[in-house]
Amino acid sequence: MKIIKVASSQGSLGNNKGCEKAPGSLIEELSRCTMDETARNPPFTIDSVKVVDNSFEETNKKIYEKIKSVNEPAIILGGDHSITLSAFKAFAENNQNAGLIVFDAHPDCLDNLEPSTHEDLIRGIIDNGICKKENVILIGIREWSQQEIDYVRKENIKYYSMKEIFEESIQEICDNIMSVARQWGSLYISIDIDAVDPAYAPATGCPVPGGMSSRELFYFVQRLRNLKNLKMWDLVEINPKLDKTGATVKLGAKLLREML
Ligand SMILES: [Mn+2]
Repeated sequence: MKIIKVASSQGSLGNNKGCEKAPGSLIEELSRCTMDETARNPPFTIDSVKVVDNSFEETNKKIYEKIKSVNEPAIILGGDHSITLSAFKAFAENNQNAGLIVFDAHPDCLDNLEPSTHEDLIRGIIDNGICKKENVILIGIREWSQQEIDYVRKENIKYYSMKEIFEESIQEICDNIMSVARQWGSLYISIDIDAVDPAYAPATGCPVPGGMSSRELFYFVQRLRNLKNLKMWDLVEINPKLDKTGATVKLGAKLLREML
């Protein structure tokens, strides 16, 4: 496994300044957490994308070029969520019939900006034909604008709201997600830490109450990692600058351990 650091908050519209520190903090914390819950300790290498100061566009190009050159399983550490667009674009060009599973409190489907930022990257991915809309599943949604509800409904994007996850069986929901994702040629999983409740992950730019517990996210990660077509992950929006107790970076490092 390759870990690729993308130390950029350039696509966060100023809402999550400090999340560029996450890759460094997560790697540091990872060294204190030597094996996962099932006592696995797989080898990994560390690489990074060169972030171009004051140029969101150039940074996006660097992300795209780096991922385009990767031909082994990888975990990308953000950074803000906008990095997923450039990374997934390269991934989808390298892998046929790519699909995307996203953990996020928000659908990130606003229609306001070009290039796409952390508010509209999912819409950017779908509207630009980077991913077939049937190959996208959003998990943990609990805050959206009218514009986003209209879009998700009109385009028939598959999603599991936090309310559904609470009211139905998480096992069954995960079974359903896996039976769909298994059909795709290759799978990319994007984890925005704000999918998790702020009680567990307060240090992020757009926290929303009523999210999943750390344990619930571990459950999803530990099951989804068994999918044979899973080739790439990202973990985004953790902000060490806001992490007064260190709990969010600790959670991120433990998640990273499980993703390896
Ligand atoms: Mn997001």
